[in-house]
Amino acid sequence: MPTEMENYLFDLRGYIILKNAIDPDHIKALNAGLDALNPEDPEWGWKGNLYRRPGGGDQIQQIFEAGEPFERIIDHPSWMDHVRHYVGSTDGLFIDEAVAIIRGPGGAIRLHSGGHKRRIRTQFRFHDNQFRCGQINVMIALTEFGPGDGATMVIPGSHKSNLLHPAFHLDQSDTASLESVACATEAHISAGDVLLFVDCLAHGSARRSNPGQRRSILYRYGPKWGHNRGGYEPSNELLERLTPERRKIIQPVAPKLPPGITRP
Ligand SMILES: O=C(O)CCC(=O)C(=O)O
Repeated sequence: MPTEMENYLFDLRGYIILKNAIDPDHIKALNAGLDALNPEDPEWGWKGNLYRRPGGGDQIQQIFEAGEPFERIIDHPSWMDHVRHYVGSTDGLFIDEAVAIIRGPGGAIRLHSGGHKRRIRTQFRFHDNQFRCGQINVMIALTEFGPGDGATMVIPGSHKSNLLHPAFHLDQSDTASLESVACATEAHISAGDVLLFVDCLAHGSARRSNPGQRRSILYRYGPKWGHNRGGYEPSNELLERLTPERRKIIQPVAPKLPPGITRP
């Protein structure tokens, strides 16, 4: 279970850092898995059961389809109790997006989200002495997230904000501005560490100025009644080979179709 201090910090800031959550051999296997996908290839679209926006999008969707090392992090013991605790113990679990994020020089993601939006899907909620959050992000660093690396940035406490951060009035196409946004801070973590945060925390990333790539895996956990926001469905092969515990997180409720009906 999360410690009392972790709960305090998660409530106060909207995020916590889990140091050394994944062992170095597993990190090596995850990086090798990404290398095998040839992430430099600009063509993409669908590659087997994985999808990357053609033309060089920095996210690979459905990354839990990429092999056993990626399946092992569906229910990794370093964070499962945290995730269950923050989503709430009565709502089950579902991964509603699973992406690899590969960020090269010049890449960044703009400031987005924030408690003022009061979105149900991404909400922070605490009721009757229990957390009931809509989306808990587990950002796993596969490489260093240090200065110049394009680290994730957060505005601590903004999951409870009532007012729009004035920086949202800036031109949102100018992602370089995030570094100078008041109160935004880079989450500096190392390969194997996890940044766990509630999605309504205002966040984004710094622009990568170093050579090479910042690599991470992001699994977003929510209650079992959620669905994948991009409409991606797990493959039959994945569902068949997963352990019952993992399958329950990928497909908590199996579709029930009338006899003879198949989806187009
Ligand atoms: O890539 C990052 O560091 C942040 C990712 C992010 O903000 C998101 O996917 O919502």
